[in-house]
Amino acid sequence: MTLHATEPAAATDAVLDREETISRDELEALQLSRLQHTVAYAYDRVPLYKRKFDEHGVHPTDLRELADLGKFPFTTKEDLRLEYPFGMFAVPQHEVARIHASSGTTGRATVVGYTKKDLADWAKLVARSLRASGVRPGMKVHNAYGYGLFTGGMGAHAGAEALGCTVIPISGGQTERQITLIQDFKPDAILATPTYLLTIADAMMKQGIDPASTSLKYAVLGAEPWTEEMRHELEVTMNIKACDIYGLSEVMGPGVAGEAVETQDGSHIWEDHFRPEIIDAFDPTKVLGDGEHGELVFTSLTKEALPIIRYRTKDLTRLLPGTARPAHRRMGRITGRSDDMIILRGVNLFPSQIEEIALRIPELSPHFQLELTRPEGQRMDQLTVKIERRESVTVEGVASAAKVLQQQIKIHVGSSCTVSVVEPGSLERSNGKLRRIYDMRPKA
Ligand code: DLL
Repeated sequence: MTLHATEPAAATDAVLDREETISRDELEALQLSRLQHTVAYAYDRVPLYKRKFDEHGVHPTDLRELADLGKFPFTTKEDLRLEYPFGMFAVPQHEVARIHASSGTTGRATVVGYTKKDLADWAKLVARSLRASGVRPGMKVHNAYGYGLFTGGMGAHAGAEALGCTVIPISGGQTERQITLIQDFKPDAILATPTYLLTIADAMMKQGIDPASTSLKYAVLGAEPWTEEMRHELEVTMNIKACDIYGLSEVMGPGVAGEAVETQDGSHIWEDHFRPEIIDAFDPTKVLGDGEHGELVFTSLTKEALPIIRYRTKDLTRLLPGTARPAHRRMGRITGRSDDMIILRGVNLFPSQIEEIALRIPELSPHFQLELTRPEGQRMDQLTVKIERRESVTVEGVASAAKVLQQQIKIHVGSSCTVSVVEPGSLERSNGKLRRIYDMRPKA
């Protein structure tokens, strides 16, 4: 195996999993048999599912075709919290090979478990995602997703190993050290959240290192919403190809979906393991068609330790036809999470909309945060966009850029806001998933 920097491999040279190349008909037949098994397995083994199916008046034998899935009840984060810690597990504890959990910052942690087979499937799907995004066996992979209970670090690690890469398990944080190791170890690919990669690029520039001059050629980015504008920013600044990877702990972790480098048109959902649906977030009885925007819902098809039926992700997106992997549908970019939506004087707004608009204004940097306040004595909420100027911009340039941003937000989002352009380096930098919204309104 060569430890020299590898030339980027052509996107078509990879050997794909058989399931990546099967026809849609074959895939749907596989989904149906796996789905029938999963609902029966969950009903028999997890009391919560038995209770919910019974209350809902459905039985696993009611699932005769894929569309019948819509008859089954949803599972929510709240269900996992109520069953804390191990109530959702479908296997005895000694068969659980690993546990991960959400941080629990917004409530009780949600705990997920994996059998040995689940871990092998997970690694296979992350490997598939990385390969789709341009990573090849023998490449050095710098893994800056956080290790620990968060699924990002260990999930990405196992996938890169399964693909046959040399993994550098640096985890998140310690940015100076990350930069030293990137320079010394010369990795081909980096795995990180988009905002953390931005932090690394920014810190390189501060040290006088041109981020475009490193050995990195590929980045596989996820765990938080990001836009095409951010992709462009990172690709140009770092001279890399940046692809998306999507996932969530309750469904598996990273690798539920991955993007192909040759098309860069959204992540393909690995539908041999997960059946996606889009529902109307406000009227969940409505299952929407492909192309329609709504909330993403997943049912696992192969999981043993934690089968998950119709899990409401709160992620807002739409399903699109497969391209690079024709049988597997793609998901559009996640515009946001339904619980991250700012409702400002009746107008719905997501941080990604601000990112999209701000990054089209050359004087402004991608470093911004949104502050929500309700000034004393007023009933109206106020939004302030704090955004750093680019280093090269003059004071006059900043004033007009602020005005443009304010106008564009008014035109495209419909909200009036205040824009405050701040000094480069003055806003908090990401170490992983970046917090964009600071809600300072008095609690009701
Ligand atoms: O963030 C898993 C992951 C790790 C995915 C590393 C990709 C890379 P959770 O901590 O459970 O798991 O958070 C899941 O993060 O419901 C989305 O809201 C968001 N998210 C994950 N990937 C993307 C993405 C991991 N590519 C939640 N684009 C999900 C937008 C994403 N949002």
